[in-house]
Amino acid sequence: GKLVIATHNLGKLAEMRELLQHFGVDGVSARELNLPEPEETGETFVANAELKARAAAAGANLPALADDSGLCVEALEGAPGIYSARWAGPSRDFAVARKKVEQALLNVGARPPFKAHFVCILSLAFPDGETRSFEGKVFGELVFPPRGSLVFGYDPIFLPEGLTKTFGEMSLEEKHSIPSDGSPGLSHRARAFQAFARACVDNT
Ligand code: ITT
Repeated sequence: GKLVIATHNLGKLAEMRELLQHFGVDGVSARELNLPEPEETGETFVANAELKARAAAAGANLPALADDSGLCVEALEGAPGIYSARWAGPSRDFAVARKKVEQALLNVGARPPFKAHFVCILSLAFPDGETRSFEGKVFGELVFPPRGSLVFGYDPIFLPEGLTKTFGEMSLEEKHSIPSDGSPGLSHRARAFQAFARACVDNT
C-alpha cells in the first residue's frame, strides 16, 4: 500500500523519508501529488498535525502521515512553538527566524543556558477519517551564533542535552539514529517515529 507524506516542507520531507525507510515504508509526498496545503488553524501541535493528515488522506484517498513540529523556548514561554514556521515569514527565511529568537531572548533579558525543546507530533490519518497521533520531544539549549552547515529550520542553534554538536553540525543519520536496542533516538522526530512504530507492533 502507498502512504502520503503530508508535508510541503522539503527539509522535513527528507527526514520523514529517511525515517520511514527504517521501517521499509516508501511514501509519496503531498507536493508530488499536488495536494493543496491546508491552513494551520489549530491551536496545538496535535490539532495541526491531525488537520494536515486528514486533509491529505481525504485528498488522495490514501493513508497519510503528517508532522507538526516546532521549537519551544522556556524563557519565551514556549514561543515560537506552533508558530515556528511562521516566524520565518512568508519567504520561510530561517536565518531571520533564528535571529528573531535571539532578539526575543535579549528583549526579555534572558541569560544562558537558554533552555528549549523541540516537539514533533506525527499523525496518521486514513481516508475514513480515523486518526492516530504520536509525540516525540528532545530537550536542550540554544546557542548563538548558529553552528553548522545543515540549516534546516532551527537546527544550527539547537544543542541537545549532554552533547557538544548542534543539530546543524550533525549528519541526518546522527540526528535520526534509531537504536536497535529500543533506547530513544536523538531527535524529536526520531522519537515520534519510535512511538509510532511501537504502536504498530502492539497492534499486531
Ligand atoms: P508542513 O506543515 O508542510 O509539514 P511546515 O514547515 O509548515 O511544513 P510546521 O508547521 O510543522 O511545518 O513548522 C515547523 C517548523 O519548525 C519547521 O518549518 C522548522 O523550521 C521547525 N522545525 C521542526 N522540526 C525541526 C527540526 O528537526 N530541526 C529544525 N527545525 C525544525
